[in-house]
Amino acid sequence: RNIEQDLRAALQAKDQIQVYYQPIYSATDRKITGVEALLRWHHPKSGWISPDVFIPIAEEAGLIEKLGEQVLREACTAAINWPVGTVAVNVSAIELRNPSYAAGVAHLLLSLGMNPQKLELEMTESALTDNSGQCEQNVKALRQLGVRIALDDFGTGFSSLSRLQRLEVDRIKIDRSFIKGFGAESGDEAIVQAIVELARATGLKTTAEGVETKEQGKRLQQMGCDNLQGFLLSQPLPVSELNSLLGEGT
Ligand code: G
Ligand code: G
Ligand code: MN
Ligand code: NA
Repeated sequence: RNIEQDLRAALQAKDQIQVYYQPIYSATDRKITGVEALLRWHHPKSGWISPDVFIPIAEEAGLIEKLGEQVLREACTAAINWPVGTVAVNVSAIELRNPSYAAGVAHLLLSLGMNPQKLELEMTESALTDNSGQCEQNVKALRQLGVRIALDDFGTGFSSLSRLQRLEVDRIKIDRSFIKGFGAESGDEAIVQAIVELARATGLKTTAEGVETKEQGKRLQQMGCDNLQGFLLSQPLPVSELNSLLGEGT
């Protein structure tokens, strides 16, 4: 009845909550360069519940660290044998505020024998904006390990350019709201072009999110965006479907 109680039960039951994987492609040759792990909850009565709904509930209920640990472990375990560059996992601000977060990631990677450079952690600008400085310390420690850091939903927050330079990240994920505006008189193409050029100038990689049309893909490639993610190329897939896609040779 209560969604929080149902979430607790789902975390125990395990099979209700699954990790899907969305392939991420090189903008130029359209080969798969990595995947992003995305949670999916199939509620026994209500059907599919979006992570936009249940992640905030998990955060408030104190369940996000357990959930995040499960996703990270499952995604890394699966990715060890995949012929892809990186597996990206979303990290909540609450996880990042835990002083032992980076140490936990290090321990997991070591126990799995996984190359830290194969893991990319996605976090939003707001997650990195905590006053304690704890998030930035975790990021620093993670990067020293070799883990890659991506700034998710870029452009929707309030980061100044000087702050972007100070933040130690490897990649910017351009929010899909900007890609959506391509072709209209919105200025979105100019904004994305500016983001790509800024990223280039500061040595960051770029991924465009929510690429849904061929035209968007072509424009992004022309702009010099490094990677593309979106329904044009692939939906998020259950692990079995991703395995067959990767098996086909990409
Ligand atoms: O997959 P979808 O577009 O429905 O995801 C919606 C939101 O949920 C996105 O912002 C995404 O980053 C977030 N999300 C998906 N999986 C995870 C996860 O494992 N951990 C966290 N913290 N957020 C997730
Ligand atoms: O915030 P984050 O970037 O982690 O969110 C990823 C979300 O975007 C996932 O929920 C995923 O299902 C969704 N998504 C992926 N590709 C597309 C797309 O082409 N269009 C739209 N509208 N959503 C997408
Ligand atoms: Mn993401
Ligand atoms: Na995003």
